[in-house]
Amino acid sequence: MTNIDTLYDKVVLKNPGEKEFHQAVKEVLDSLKPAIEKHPEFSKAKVLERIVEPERQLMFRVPWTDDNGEIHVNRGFRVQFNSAIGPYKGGLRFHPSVNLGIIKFLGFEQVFKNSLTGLPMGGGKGGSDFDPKGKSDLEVMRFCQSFMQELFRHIGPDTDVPAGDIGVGGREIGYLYGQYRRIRNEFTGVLTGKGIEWGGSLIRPEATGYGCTYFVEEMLKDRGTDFKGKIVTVSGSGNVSQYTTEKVNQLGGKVVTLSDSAGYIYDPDGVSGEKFDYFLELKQKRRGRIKEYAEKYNVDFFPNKRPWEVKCDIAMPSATQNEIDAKDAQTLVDNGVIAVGEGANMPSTLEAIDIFIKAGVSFGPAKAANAGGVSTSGLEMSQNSLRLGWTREEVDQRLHEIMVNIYKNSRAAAIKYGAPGNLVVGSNIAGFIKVARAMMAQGIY
Ligand code: NDP
Ligand code: 2IT
Repeated sequence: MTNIDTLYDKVVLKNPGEKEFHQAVKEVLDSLKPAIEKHPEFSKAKVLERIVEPERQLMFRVPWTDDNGEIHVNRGFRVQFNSAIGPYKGGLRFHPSVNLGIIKFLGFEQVFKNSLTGLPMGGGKGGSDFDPKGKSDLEVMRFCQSFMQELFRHIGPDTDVPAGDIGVGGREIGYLYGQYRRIRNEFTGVLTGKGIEWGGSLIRPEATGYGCTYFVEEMLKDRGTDFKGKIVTVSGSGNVSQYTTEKVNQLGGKVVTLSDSAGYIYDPDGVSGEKFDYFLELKQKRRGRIKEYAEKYNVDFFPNKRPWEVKCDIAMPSATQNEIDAKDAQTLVDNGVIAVGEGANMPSTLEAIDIFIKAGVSFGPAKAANAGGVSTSGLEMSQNSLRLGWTREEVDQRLHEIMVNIYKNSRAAAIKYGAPGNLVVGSNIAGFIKVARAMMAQGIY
């Protein structure tokens, strides 16, 4: 039988310095133990040994010129992790912290997440250490064009379909798509998150935040409660945080914090109504900083701090990886948190997850809770293939159904494999089994 601990040690040795990748692999491997015991055929076929090795890893030079004509060189990445159940699918992240280990952790997570959605999508991820912050639209455009000048040869609507992630939103997808179309002379569904006039899907911008909120709603239902009157702390102030806030408001909860890398705002009356509209305008149109919200509405801003010290019923981390450590988790538990829904990818450290699970908090792990974004990307791909566009209500209903199914399947797998209530175990096993079976059916490669 595959020895999980030995395999993990090998992954660490073979991928030196890639600490986020090691962390993501450890979480998955540890929770797969009961599935490996029950299915000796997976060990025999060395499925785990194969699944931790990306099918392909691409790194490339991305030169571009700024508005003063100065030349800059960034590094581009695309890790095509697993295509056993569909074309590689996953976002692109533009952030100065991006390196191979971060893209590999995200690509690895995406394999299981995409499997959980029930849609035919393999896993991949890409990006660059380019920082869009403070750049002009034309600088971002020139960067995106240069990035696509290399990426185009590795992707395609049936091969690999990138989308957004941190630092990549509608503007960047537009520039990337324009360049792909120009090079290939093809109008196809090669990227998702496109504008609604040129092949995008309604609800895709909202999908990750809405989906995460639907997932938390299911966890709350199982506790016999709902969002009404609940105090919710949200971190981040980007795409996921914005639409998490909107949906929580719609369901009767109160979002009292938002953040960015400079600190967090605390609005005890809730980010709703006119204040929510201002927040969207600030972030989506003016690309401003969240501190401006505190200045405008005369609420507190806590520089260089994270919102987890604020007493809440529900926490929805929606900024970045490892933004909740063991100390933060303990503070949340001591303050009576009942549910955590991970909008970001891997926002809780392994120690933090342990604290939540042991304390009986309903914990919605990222690959299940934030799968609404990629699910709706899958729905965008379907609409592109059909050359049709569905209504807002139709897409939202499908998204809702997918999130309920992910919840139910993860909960059922947790029970079946002896860890009732543990959605980390449940979602990892449910996501894994489908990919493992597909890999075995398709032979050894
Ligand atoms: P955005 O770029 O729209 O927003 C990112 C937000 O997180 C910003 O407020 C940013 O602050 C903050 N942030 C980013 N990096 C850091 C950091 N190192 N420390 C502190 N704050 C940080 O990205 P998204 O909202 O799209 O993504 C947020 C998270 O959700 C990511 O983990 C992403 O992988 C995940 N996700 C996104 C999906 C999507 O569809 N977009 C789908 C599933 C998951 P600042 O402006 O200061 O950098
Ligand atoms: O982490 C994620 O699931 C995303 N950034 C969305 C990926 C996608 O292909 O829509």
